[in-house]
Amino acid sequence: MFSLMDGFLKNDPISLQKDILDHVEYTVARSRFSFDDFEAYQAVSHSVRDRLIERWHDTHAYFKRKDPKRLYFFSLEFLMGRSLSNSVINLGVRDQYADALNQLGFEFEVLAEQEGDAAQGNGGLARLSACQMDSLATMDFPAWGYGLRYQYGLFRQVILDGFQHEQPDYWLNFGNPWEIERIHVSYAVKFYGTVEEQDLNGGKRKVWVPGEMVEAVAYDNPIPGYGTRNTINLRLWAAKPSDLYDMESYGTGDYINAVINRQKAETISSVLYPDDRSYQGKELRLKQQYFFVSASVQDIIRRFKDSLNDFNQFPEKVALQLNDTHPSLAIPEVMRVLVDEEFLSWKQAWDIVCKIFSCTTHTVVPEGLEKIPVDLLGSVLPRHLQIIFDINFSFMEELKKHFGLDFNRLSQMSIVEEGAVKSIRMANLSIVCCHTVNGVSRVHLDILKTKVFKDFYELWPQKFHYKTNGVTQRRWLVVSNPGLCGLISKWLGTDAWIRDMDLLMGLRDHAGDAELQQEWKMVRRINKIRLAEFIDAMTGMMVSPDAMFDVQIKRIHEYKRQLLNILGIIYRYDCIKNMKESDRRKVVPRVCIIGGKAAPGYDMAKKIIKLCHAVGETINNDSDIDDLLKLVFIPDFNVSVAELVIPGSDLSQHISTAGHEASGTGSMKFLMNGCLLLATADGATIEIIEEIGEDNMFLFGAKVHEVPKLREKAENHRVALQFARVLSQICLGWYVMATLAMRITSNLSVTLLKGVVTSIS
Ligand code: DL6
Repeated sequence: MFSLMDGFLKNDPISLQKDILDHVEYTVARSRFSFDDFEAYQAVSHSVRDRLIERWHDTHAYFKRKDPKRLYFFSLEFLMGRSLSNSVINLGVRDQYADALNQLGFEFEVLAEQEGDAAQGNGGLARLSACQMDSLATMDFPAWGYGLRYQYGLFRQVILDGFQHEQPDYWLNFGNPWEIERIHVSYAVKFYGTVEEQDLNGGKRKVWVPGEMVEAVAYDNPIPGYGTRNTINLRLWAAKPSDLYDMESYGTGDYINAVINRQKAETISSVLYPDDRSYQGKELRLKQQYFFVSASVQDIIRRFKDSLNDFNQFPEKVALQLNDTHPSLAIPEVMRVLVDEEFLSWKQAWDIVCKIFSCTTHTVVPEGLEKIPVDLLGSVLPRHLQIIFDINFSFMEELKKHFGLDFNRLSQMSIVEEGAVKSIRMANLSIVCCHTVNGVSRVHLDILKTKVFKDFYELWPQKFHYKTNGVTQRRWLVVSNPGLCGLISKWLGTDAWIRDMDLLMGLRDHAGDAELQQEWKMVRRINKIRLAEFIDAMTGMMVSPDAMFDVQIKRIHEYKRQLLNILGIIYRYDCIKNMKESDRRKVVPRVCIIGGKAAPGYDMAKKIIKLCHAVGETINNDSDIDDLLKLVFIPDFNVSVAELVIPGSDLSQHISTAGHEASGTGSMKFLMNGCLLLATADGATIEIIEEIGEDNMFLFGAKVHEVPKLREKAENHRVALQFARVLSQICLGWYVMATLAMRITSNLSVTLLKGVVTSIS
């Protein structure tokens, strides 16, 4: 933990009030005698931002002096959510702000609710990036995050007649006090054009003559650590028209078209792709990837050259972590800059590249791996395609030495995939060039080693590692569950666990204490009441906090099996309907809560949302069932909704088909809030089970090694009968019914059915 000099700004209530009122008057431009909650939020945020900037400057000065090896984290997605509460907690000024605001007649919580979510990402991968930034700052790393500043974040989900509709999320409408535009930090990014050969010192050099140039402008987002003054930078790039390009058109008189064309440059950073699994072959997506990678690499090289000029020292100063394959164009880009612009030899540049890059993969299925058609890549980035071909040529030569002329193996491992559409396999490129390939849980690494990247593992076993994902307790406990946070600190006699999670073990000594249990129940009850009020506000449905809240919130995917959960709910409904009154009295009332977005082009996922609403409509309006069972779909699931739902949950479901969830981080968030898990032994949950013991959770369904056998197994009549009964309850349009029935009765029917039956019995 390092501490820098004290800040210039003071945090006593009078100083805070003065700063807030100054911002009301001079930043928000409202009268300090009359402003509303939103204006107060804006002023408070700017005053918090001032404090962040102070630490952030000090951090930069400190690391500039020390000049350590810096860690650069490249990710196309960061799901940051809201910043105000998290920032004041990490800065250690939460109570001071609450007091200051109280005296001005405002409530901190009410103002925090004014903030919109920064939803610059899809799902698990993107939220993991955000948690990692918090941890890197807290653990005093000299780290930088790099990504894209999308104008439109992940779509807003609106439900009409049970169907998902997508609406654009223009999240910058009301300004974003958490970013700082750096108009002086900008780089030209090239696209298209041709590669020419020019003479250089008696030899030849390649020169890329671009066909288009776009300016990347930096927007900096200070990320404060907790319990330290270390405040790192998340630098996101926005696309702006370049002054260097297209000056010609002005001369030719086609002024209007020239302006329109220049404006098109901005589309590169305009919209986040709303699919968390496939992005194959889209030109805009490719341009987004290269745009952020090129600007970031230029920025890193500029920083390196500020202090050193010998590229042999580059690997001592730079570590570059690629978050999945989305930023893997950074590899040929670094090669290009070193060889074409810094005039290093190919060998020198290659040695550097092999030392600085590492990557994390977040997927388990080979079909999910990114490929870019060669024609597309050659047109948008002609020089990079040449470099990738050259890397592949050397790699193939190395392979031949190792495995001989095993053409099958060579073609599978090649970076270039031959076939109807010749493509570049971005995962292969990453593995060939990175010194470390990281899996996100132990079982994920096993799957990578034995299936997805089997050949590569045989060649380079030393490259493959795993670091099981984690989530930050600052966001998922301290911010989202202040009641439980206070309770834990009280019983542990310290709040040091906010930096060191292992200290939570100390709670074991008090687990049997009736007083603690009572306090714990009270905290849960308050969180459940808050959640019930939220459900009422979002859906108009009143649910009782006395019922068990049984929750499944995550992206909607077939492998995550929300469908199985819904079938289980139908079965439970049917059982209750057929119960005698005496048995009904023994049923624990249950509110089933489902939430999540489906990718706009993912038809089956959208049908699952519709099914959920249709089933809910039947169950919730059945007076015979009353409060024994309810089904709620929470619309527009995002980070701040999760912060509200998780602390109020009793049971949470993580029932992916085993072997499909690379890690899963939702279960960790629920668990640290004291919620029970109903979960498959999949991803990181396997390690969680080892840690907490099977007795402390509801282990569900088949294991990873059992799934393939189950897929092969034939009919099971008993299960099939119960399954048919469940399906017969679904009274939807025939088309939904038919598609679902076809899907369910195909490969996994027996597994699904057993799951439904087991989960209920
Ligand atoms: O590693 C973070 C997160 C894992 O916890 C999930 O299991 C995994 O599904 C998710 N992957 C993605 C998108 N995949 N890709 N590429 O969000 O990553």
